Amino acid sequence: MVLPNILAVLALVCVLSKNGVEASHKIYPRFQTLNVENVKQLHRTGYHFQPPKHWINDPNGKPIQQEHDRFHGLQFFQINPDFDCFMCVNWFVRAAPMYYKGLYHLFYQYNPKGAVWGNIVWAHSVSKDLINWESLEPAIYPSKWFDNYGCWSGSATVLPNGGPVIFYTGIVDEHNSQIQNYAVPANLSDPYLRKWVKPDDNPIVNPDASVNGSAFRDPTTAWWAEGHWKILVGSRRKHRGVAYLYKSRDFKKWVKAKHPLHSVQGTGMWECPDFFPVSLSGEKGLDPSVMGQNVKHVLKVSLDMTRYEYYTLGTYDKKKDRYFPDEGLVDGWAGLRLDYGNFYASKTFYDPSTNRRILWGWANESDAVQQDKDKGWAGIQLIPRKVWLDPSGKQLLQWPVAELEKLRGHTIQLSHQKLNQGDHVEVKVTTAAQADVDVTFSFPSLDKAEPFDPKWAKLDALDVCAQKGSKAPGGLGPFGLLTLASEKLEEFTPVFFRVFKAADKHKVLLCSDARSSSLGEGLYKPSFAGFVDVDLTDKKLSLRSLIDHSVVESFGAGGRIAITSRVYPTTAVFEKARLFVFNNGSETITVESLNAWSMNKPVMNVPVKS
Ligand code: DQQ
Repeated sequence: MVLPNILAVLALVCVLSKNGVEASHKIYPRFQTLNVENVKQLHRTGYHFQPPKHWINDPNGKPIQQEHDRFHGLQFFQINPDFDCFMCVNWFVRAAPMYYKGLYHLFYQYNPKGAVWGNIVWAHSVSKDLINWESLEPAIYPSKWFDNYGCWSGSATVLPNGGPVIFYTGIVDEHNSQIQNYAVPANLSDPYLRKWVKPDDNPIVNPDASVNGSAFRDPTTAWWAEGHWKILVGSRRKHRGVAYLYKSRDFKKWVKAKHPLHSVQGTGMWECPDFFPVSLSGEKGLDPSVMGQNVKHVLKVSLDMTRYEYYTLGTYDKKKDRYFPDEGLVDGWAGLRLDYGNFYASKTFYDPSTNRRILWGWANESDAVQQDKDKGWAGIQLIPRKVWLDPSGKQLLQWPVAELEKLRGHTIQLSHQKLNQGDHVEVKVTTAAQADVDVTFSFPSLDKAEPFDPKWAKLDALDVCAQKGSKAPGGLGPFGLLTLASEKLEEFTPVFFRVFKAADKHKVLLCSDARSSSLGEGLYKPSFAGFVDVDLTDKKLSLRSLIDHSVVESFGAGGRIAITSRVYPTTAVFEKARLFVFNNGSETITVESLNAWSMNKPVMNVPVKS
């Protein structure tokens, strides 16, 4: 964990030198209100969510479910006596007006005036399928004393009386002093929820004297337990990351609990906490208020100091309002990650129309801020992912939502393709810059796996990837995909496996290495990587990569690991981009099966007709 440690120290110095006032995002005052005239199309994504121009960050709120599906929900809880959820039943019985004609609502942090962070509002788009998006006017923007300096991140909760309520962080002065507010729809009969009202009895939560008021933000979705609604607010006490817990009987008067739900020394500010139950069996998602024996809880935090996230699985003691991570899990920098690449401020929600829990994450740019200003846009939302608990109970699994497959067009297939050391074989998909690739590799044995250097145990996987890379010959691997590649491989983003033999077991590294992604200058090109806990008995490894002009979002070993890279090729663009499978290891690899689809463009940013 060399990198996070260095980053942690640098970030702490930075925070302390600002007298503890935290801004969370870098501030470029001269670019903040430069309205963009010409948006550059190069590197804009084809099927990932982006507004037409300017800066975006955190996905906020949560989608609203489809009308007919409340009955599925009710049935689910009634036939599942293992789940203890008194309010859930009431919730669904009294749910009638809270479903908005089958629309998912995405709220996200947005600068309406420029391509860098600033002037933050809650922008708002709606979708019937999580893939095609229509746009609306911003739902929440600074307009009252309690949010005049900014409307930062938060969440939505759907109440038993049928109304969604948004909790968000209001910034009240130029020192970034933070309080928690609420907003409600002006007209519950409008399925688009166009207008939101911020009642005058705001804020709902003020930091008391024991709380650091400039590090106190991002309220979670509420859950119901032991006669109270509960939410978390992210914070820090000196260097300790904290998730404060607030309780309410009526959703209006909120009181701080005696103890935080959880806190960890040395992790710094916890942004965008997310706390949710997962079922111990199967892939179905759960409403936030579901508890009981067949449930485990997940606590995810976004670490401002490293700009990475980590999560633990554990037990929620609803009486004591404490969360205990499972033994053996790392509760800190080196913990499990939802994504080992460019992925931050993520948020999950329960979608009862399909009984899934869905995860949204934001990927920022990896180019220079001047380049963002010139191209007129910055930031994308990643493809929503279904998340559920691995049968081992030791990690989460993730997969892009099935609706994405509607965009698949022309397909190229490979099967039983042998790859000897040094081979790279082109996959002639029509649009290699905008594609979905799903491949399974196999190998005859594990014998040629290289030894795992014990010194690497102390390193971040990213550093191991930087040492070994995709070009250096290996034993079992490196093998995988060369995405966004130019014809002669002057530019390419390899996504690949390397298998090592450690003292007691094999270790599988998945890398998404941006170092060779571009001949351009001023870019951040990290060798993102993670180790995958996967059973190699069947001698197969699978990889799915969503390639979209300047993003490569990859899922290894059936969703046991995800890594996102942002890259900016100069020649491997549009129709000049190519896709290859490759192997630089001495063990022969077989492409058992490969499907590569050209991806069509969804509807994006079409204004909802009034
Ligand atoms: N972004 C928001 C904050 C949050 C941060 C401000 C995370 O509320 O902590 O735009 O990216």
